[in-house]
Amino acid sequence: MDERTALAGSGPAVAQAPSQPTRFHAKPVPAEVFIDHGINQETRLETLRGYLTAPSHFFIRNHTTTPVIDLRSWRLRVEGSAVEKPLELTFEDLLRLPSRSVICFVECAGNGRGFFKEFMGRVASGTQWRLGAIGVAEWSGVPLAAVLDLARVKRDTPRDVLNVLIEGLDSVKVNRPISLEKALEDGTLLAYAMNGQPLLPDHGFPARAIVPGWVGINNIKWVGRIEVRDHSIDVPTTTTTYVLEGPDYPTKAPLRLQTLKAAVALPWGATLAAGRQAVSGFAWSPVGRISRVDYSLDRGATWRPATLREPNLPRAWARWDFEWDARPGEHVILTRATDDQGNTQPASIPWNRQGYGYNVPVPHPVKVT
Ligand SMILES: Nc1nc2c(c(=O)[nH]1)N[C@H]1C(S)=C(S)[C@@H](COP(=O)(O)O)O[C@H]1N2
Ligand SMILES: [Mo]
Repeated sequence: MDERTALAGSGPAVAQAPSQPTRFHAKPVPAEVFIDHGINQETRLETLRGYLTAPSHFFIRNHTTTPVIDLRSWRLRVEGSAVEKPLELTFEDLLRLPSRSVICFVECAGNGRGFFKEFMGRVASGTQWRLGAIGVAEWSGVPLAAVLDLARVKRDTPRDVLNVLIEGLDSVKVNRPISLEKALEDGTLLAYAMNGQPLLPDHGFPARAIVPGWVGINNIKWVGRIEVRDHSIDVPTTTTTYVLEGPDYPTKAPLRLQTLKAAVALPWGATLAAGRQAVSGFAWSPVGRISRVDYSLDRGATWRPATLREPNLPRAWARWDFEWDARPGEHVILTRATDDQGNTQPASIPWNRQGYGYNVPVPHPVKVT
């Protein structure tokens, strides 16, 4: 008898669940809008309209199934060795605190990871995203600083080490620490709304962290606990994952900032009709506004500037476009962003094992018929 029959024979019969695809998410994830990576869902950038990304179209990056959280029993605990007055807030308490809105991107640290394999020939581990693991929204909520003030963070707490741990209420309690300096920044929020609506369950209902410019993992969803210590907090998301490692990275440095990128809002391997075509896309920087986007139709031999459209908010994105007199044949479109801090997308970057930060301009394939 194999193990399965042994178990089946030893107790009451257990009905087999009908074979159904597992549901990881609460919102619909139609194939027209998302590239399916199972528990992770990548936005097809060509389906976006306007500046802000609709919650229905926002990419999803989950470590486990989206939890269902009851507002009435939800609590936020703030505690730790650097806190003088530990506290517990209800959702009502949170709503009574000063509110603020910020428009910024949330982008996965691994956005672009698939290109390590595709263009460097060396696979990096993790979801093989192209460039759709990003969205820009208006996030509203309470400045994290206001909550930390209530809990009276000790004055001599170091500011630059990763000592403010934010923890989720998903089953695996995903957590990551940010620095106190970042936690006290104006734009760092405990957000309860996205584009003026309550957060969707998949995006962190009832409250998530918003940490503008930093890698996606810091934007902890379903926040339930914040811990502030007088020294850095080492957890797997700073010691094992979300670190740069590989031959060119002798020390495992925990990631903080996202990288500067541009993307074409067309399917990968798009087909366009010959003639005048408006080509458009997005460009974003973790530290400033976009100052230019250049494009090349000859694999980087010559570059021309695309037109930038407003709004162009720092740590969000700018839309760009150019007109192309498309001739029949196989083409590639390269785009390269520059920000107002003088950063430009590099011609090459070193490989890293977990595939973070890929921001070399990529040849976006387009067929003109
Ligand atoms: N609690 C919790 N927070 C989380 C995650 C998670 O799995 N659990 N994923 C993180 C990662 S890796 C990213 S990129 C963003 C994605 O946010 P989104 O799903 O709203 O797009 O959420 C972050 N916050
Ligand atoms: Mo991520």
